Amino acid sequence: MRIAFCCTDHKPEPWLAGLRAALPEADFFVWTPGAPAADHAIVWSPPQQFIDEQPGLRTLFNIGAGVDALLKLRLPPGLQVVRLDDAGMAVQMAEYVCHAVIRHFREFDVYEADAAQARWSFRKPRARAEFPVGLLGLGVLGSRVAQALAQFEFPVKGWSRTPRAVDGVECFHGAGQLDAFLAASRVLVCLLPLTPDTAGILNRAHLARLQPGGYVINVARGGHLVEEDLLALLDEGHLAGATLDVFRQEPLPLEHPFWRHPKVTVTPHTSARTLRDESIAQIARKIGALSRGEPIAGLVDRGRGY
Ligand code: NDP
Ligand code: OXD
Repeated sequence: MRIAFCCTDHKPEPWLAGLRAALPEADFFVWTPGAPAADHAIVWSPPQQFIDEQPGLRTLFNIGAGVDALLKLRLPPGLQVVRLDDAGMAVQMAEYVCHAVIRHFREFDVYEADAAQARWSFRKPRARAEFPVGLLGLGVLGSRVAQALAQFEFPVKGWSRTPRAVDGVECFHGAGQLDAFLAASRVLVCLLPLTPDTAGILNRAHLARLQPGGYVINVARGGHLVEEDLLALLDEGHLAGATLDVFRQEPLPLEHPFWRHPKVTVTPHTSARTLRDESIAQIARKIGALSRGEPIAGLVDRGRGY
């Protein structure tokens, strides 16, 4: 079995060492133009040339959860796409989102500013019941984040495409229940895949439905957010702030207003990083399962876009 490695922005050597140790029977190689045919490939942002030169590929293993960039390529119809399914990302996402929600709710940003001025002053405690958190997306990451937030006793709402049941979460689904979900939320967390149905979902019409003093946390993709709509709602005072990890253009350009906006916290697409060892172990398990003809989790439905 030949397996190509074609991952932009990743040093191949440590990946290949781990993959060879996990699957000694396979022949792993770093793809270069003109390389011989492979059965499977491990990819991140591969060029179209890679796909075009490898018509016999059976599976693309994406070393991330989101496949929006991969699905923009011209892929042969029978090629199966497999995304990372947690692999250590869910707990990181839970940490990031809980941190952002709690920092806002407990006003730790204000305390940080006070401390910088050596000022000892208290804020009035706020009622948790007045900070319902709505999660757009109740998949592998969204449901883990929902459970973590529920542990802190925030009221948690969730929205998915199909009906879901998550302990401690009031669940909504489908376009018909989106407005009710938004009206029930004050903090909004986006954990949707970027698809034609979800692009631009964080727009003025939807964000304006959040409860007054709304707060936006986008940890999914920059294409979900209409940036100028967020800025307008922050400046009009309907929204209290935002924590943003993903952007339409990454790295976020130096001159972008988000960098200096007093109500916006920016992080560099780091909320849940791909962990090499966990990812290698998961991909090796899945390659083993496929060769035994067993089903695997994380198969992407290319028609649906995630
Ligand atoms: P999943 O595929 O497991 O979950 C996706 C969720 O979104 C599901 O609940 C799904 O509904 C819901 N959904 C999809 N389309 C719609 C729609 N049209 N309407 C309503 N709900 C919809 O994905 P993950 O949880 O693993 O990852 C989510 C995203 O997080 C990734 O696609 C990626 O873009 C982003 N991500 C960002 C990272 C970062 O570092 N910032 C790191 C990792 C991922 P249903 O349950 O009905 O299928
Ligand atoms: C992912 C990401 O999709 O890192 O895994 O954004």
